[in-house]
Amino acid sequence: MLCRVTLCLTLLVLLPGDLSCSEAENRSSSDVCSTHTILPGPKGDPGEKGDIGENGKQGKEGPKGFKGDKGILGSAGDHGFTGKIGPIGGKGDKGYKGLPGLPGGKGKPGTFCDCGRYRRAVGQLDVKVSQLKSSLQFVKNVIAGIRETEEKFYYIVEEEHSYRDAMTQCRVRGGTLAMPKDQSTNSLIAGYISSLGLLRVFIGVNDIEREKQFMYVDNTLVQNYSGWKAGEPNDGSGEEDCVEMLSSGTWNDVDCNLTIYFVCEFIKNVK
Ligand code: GN1
Ligand code: CA
Ligand code: CA
Repeated sequence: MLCRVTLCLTLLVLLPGDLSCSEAENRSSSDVCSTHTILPGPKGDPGEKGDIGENGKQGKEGPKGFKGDKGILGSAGDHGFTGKIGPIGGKGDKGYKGLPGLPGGKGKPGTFCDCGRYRRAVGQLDVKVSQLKSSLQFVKNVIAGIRETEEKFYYIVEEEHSYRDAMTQCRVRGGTLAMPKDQSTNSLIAGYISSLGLLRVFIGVNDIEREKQFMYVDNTLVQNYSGWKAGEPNDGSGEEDCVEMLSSGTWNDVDCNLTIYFVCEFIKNVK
């Protein structure tokens, strides 16, 4: 019995393979213990195939790959939005003249016209207008003694006044002292003075504001035209700041306090 236990223990330690203790026990104790030799038994059959192993660990991230080739041309994009309205273009050339329109319908029959009568009336009116013009000219030039140009009337007031009063007298009549600004106007006034048998009249020229700077009464400078008599203006006695026109048409500076006739002008198209 002691042997069996020893054998069993020895077999467990020395025998290769999967010889279980129960198998060792099943061998006869005479087989084992009679020889006193412990030899390895025959190689056992291969064991059963093991179970499939567990999944391995996830590998490390690989290095960055090479740059790929250029892709092929993409397909056409969607239709874009309509653009903003552009600036207004330049004016176009004038078009060709259109074709003539269709002729209008026939007019209504006219009423009876006594044309001869109307013509006679118009003729009579023309005659009247001419007579009135002639009469007016007579009144203006002979009775009133007015002279005129295209734009203005000129009127010599045969009343003796100082220069300042003469200015006022022209103004109350709706005009100003006359301002001859060209030769023809100057000659017109000169002839007017002569025709009345006069020698001198005040005109609208003076250097009251600034000595030697002669101005018209409309505050324009005497510069393009003037009719000074030789030796004038001389500012005689240092007190001559107003201007007269002599019948010859020449100008002379005189004392403004002198009281003489004067010539006014009136613009025709006053409404
Ligand atoms: C006159 O009178 P008498 O000679 O001082 C004139 C002046 C002339 C001057 C020319 C009021 O001055 O303006 O410059 O003759 N005075 C008047 O000789 O007519
Ligand atoms: Ca003067
Ligand atoms: Ca003078």
